[in-house]
Amino acid sequence: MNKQKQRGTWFVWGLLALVITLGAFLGRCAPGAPRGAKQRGGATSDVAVAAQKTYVAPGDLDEYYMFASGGHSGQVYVYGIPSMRHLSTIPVYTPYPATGYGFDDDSRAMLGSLTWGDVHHPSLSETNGDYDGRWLFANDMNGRVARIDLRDFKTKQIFGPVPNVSGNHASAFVTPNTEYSMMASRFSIPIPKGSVAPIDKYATDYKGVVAAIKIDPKTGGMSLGWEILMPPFDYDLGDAGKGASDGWMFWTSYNAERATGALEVTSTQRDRDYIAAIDWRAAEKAAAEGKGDLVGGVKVIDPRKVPGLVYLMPCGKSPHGVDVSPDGKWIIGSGKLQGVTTAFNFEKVQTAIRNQDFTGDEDGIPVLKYESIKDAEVPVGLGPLHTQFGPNGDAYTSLFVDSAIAKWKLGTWEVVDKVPMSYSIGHLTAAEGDTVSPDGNWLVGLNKLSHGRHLSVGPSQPESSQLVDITEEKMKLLYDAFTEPEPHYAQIIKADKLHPIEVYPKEENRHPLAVWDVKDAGVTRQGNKVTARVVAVRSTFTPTAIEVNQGDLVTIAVTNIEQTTDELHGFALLDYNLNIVIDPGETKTITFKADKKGVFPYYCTNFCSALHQEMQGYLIVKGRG
Ligand code: RUQ
Ligand code: CUA
Repeated sequence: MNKQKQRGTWFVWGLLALVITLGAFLGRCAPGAPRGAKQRGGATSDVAVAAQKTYVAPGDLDEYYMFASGGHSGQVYVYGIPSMRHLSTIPVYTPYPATGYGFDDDSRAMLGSLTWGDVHHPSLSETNGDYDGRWLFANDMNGRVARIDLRDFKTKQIFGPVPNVSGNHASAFVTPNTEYSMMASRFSIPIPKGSVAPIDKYATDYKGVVAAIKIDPKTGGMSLGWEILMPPFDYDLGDAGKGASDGWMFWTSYNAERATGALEVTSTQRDRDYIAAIDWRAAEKAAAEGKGDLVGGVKVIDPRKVPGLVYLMPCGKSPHGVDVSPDGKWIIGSGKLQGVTTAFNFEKVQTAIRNQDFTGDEDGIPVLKYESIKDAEVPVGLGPLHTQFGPNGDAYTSLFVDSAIAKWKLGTWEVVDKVPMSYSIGHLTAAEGDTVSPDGNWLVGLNKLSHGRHLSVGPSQPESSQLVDITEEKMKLLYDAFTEPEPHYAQIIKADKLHPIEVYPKEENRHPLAVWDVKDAGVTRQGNKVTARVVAVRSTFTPTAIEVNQGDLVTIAVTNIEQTTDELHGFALLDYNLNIVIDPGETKTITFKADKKGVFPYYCTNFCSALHQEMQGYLIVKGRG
């Protein structure tokens, strides 16, 4: 399955022999074994096979990248599959001193006044419904979407907070040709944002909003497309239609009761909530024709005034995920307390719309008849949350309550296998498992709990991600890995689709303060504005001293003139809370008021050479008079 596997075969067989012997040994002495040496392979298949399948020999590379949400850490984590090794942390919504993110002028401006974010759903850019390896979009609950460029794995834009959207959970799902990144309100509020209405007016005066963020096909740049006014439900997750359902967008919502207070009780009174089906091409057209009212500075389309854009599909109560099958024919969604998941047939949805097969409306939005649009209720097990796909009509649904993954078949609707997860699985992700052509091969369960599966680290425990082999009819649990909070969604992309650069080419550096020759480095002054152009190269900063006056506004621009892979330099300025890292070929600036008098060392933070420790200098802030 994996080319690299052929190499290092010797090593693998040696390791296997060791694992088998160890396995037998532990099997025998498990009852009396110390706490740390628990019996291996509790719920796993044969340990030797598992070890061989997940083993990536020294120097070998993984087959896939996994981009995982870091939840309220505000970051995105990158793992290799199948090794499950953590390769990189991409800072997005939170400062990250390890790369200086949030300290230099540009990234600090991008973060604005918010220094945290809550990332749930990474969304790889697509061409014709397949990952194209260009960008990764990631939502933030604070009404924002970020774009990470996969050419250098760096956050390039944070768009928002978007007006009127409150609690951007159902995001950052892209449409099949990355026309839009979609977002929706989890918490309905009175709009425009900033207006106030009493909570007992919730049912009428609070509103949900869905928003389409337009993406520039060349640059990936985001701008506001249009918004649609929705009833005050809680919009939870979304997925774009593709193939047969291309041009449509689907969003689950809970709290059709329009209740307030303890939603656990008040919002679970009715048997059904809804999946909202939105004809986004029609909405795009309506917006282009100027339909909609200006609310909070944006054009918001009211479906009451522009009919034919939005329909509601009744769904089991309190649904969570909604997932469109690779061919776009089916929309999978269910109540999260149910034992079944429903496969809605998109063609039947269209027929029901044509025949006006409605059972009522919500704020003027037609409600389709459940029986007319469903194909099957698949008995997957308790607590179905999310579904991913494999080739040949395979579907995999995570079961939170059962703490398991169910495998079933699109079309015949039989449940063919189940594998337990440890513990309480939320999302799951299969290799390219939400595209038009899923790979199969690997599946990762993103669990909410990990207790007892790792060396104890005190009360603040990691979450667990479990690798499952899905190459055969029966799923096999292979490996446990542990992650930072909070493992929401992740996506797995074939490694050869990405071609990241490791050095910024000199000729691409157009930074106005870049200097490539130590002769051009130095300090200039205009009034009380001081600019220091600094060159960083192994193992010296030029200049090694920067003199300013107390109260000056100082900009230090550091250019790392290396053109060699992995030759990063840091620039940390003690006592001024400044710390940046400059990649090879990059220029970064820090701007600050030199309000503290004294002598402040700066030094390189990244171990760059044998004389790295010598890479240092002084900022001298002279007192006035
Ligand atoms: S969520 S466990 Cu925030 Cu996507 Cu489903
Ligand atoms: Cu440059 Cu250490």
